[in-house]
Amino acid sequence: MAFELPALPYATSALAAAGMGQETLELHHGKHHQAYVTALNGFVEKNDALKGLSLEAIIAHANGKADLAPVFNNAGQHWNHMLFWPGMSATGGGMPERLGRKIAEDFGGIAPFKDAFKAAAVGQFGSGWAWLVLAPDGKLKVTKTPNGSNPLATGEGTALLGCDVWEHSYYLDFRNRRPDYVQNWLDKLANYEFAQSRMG
Ligand code: MN3
Repeated sequence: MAFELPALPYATSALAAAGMGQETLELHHGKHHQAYVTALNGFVEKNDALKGLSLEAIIAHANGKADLAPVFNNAGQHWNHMLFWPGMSATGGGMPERLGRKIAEDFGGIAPFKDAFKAAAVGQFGSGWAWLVLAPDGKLKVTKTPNGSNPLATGEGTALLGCDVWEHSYYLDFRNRRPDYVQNWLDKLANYEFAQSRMG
């Protein structure tokens, strides 16, 4: 069965007051994410080795293979955006107790965590993602990946939250000011309840 664009868990206008406008969400979800899904389905259609594989299995199969780089990028971007949409909320920014405690243990507090996340997001040269992951050693960590890669592909742990730092995610609302986009994302958009639910 072909991969499908998931519906957004909120209206395209829902995040405007929190700093992500309706036009951004319409284009980002309806055009950019849709394009990754359409391209991925096209690659699967033409490649018997990919048919019937889960999205995660396609990412693993294409990972590190130069001839399958377009497959990896589009499959990765589909996976990344499926985590990105529920990772935001119109009432984002609030820190639930269990995740807050774990962040305090592993980063020394909410502010140092946000500083580390922002440094990763701003330090990602060009397009990519910043992540909060639960690493294999049981500690929370902040990481960054280029283009369509993700912690699933790098083996860095379970992705709890991912922030898209491709320009299409912030240019209409923040122009070139990626640091302001990321700070606003951490303070007003990030759905930490969702992140906590992925900790297990
Ligand atoms: Mn994107």
